[in-house]
Amino acid sequence: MGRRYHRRMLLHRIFATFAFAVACTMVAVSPASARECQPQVRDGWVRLGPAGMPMMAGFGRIENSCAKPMTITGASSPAFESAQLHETRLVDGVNRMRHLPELRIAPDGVAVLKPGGMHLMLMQPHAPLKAGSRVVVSFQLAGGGELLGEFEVRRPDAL
Ligand SMILES: [Cu+2]
Repeated sequence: MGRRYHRRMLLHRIFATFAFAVACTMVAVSPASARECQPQVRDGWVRLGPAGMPMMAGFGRIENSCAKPMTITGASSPAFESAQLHETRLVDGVNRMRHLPELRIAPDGVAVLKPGGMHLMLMQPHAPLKAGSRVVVSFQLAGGGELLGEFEVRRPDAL
């Protein structure tokens, strides 16, 4: 009887350990609910260019409501072959774009992506985009994790 009891206790302990491990994993992968702050993408929109244009620009506000800085290290979108953060700068009287490998946003800071400045460069759409439709962009964050934003497709003359 003693032996049987011990066996049952052992099984019980293994099960308890397993259940604890599963619970921990669930906490680790649960979304932002466990955190006290969540960066946000607001007013996102994509400027619709002439049909067949291989790239278009996205704009909006990326707000860091957290008490620590956040750094965006890349972007991607299921609607495009590739996506990058770009910056437009006036060099010798000419507007030039360059790839921004990192964008750091201070605590309670905002990064504004707007025409003529920082923007999201969306390259090679998988399908033609229609005004009024929405695309999702995922921003990769330093230290892991991602920030999802929704961007509305707009015609330039509708602004
Ligand atoms: Cu660009």
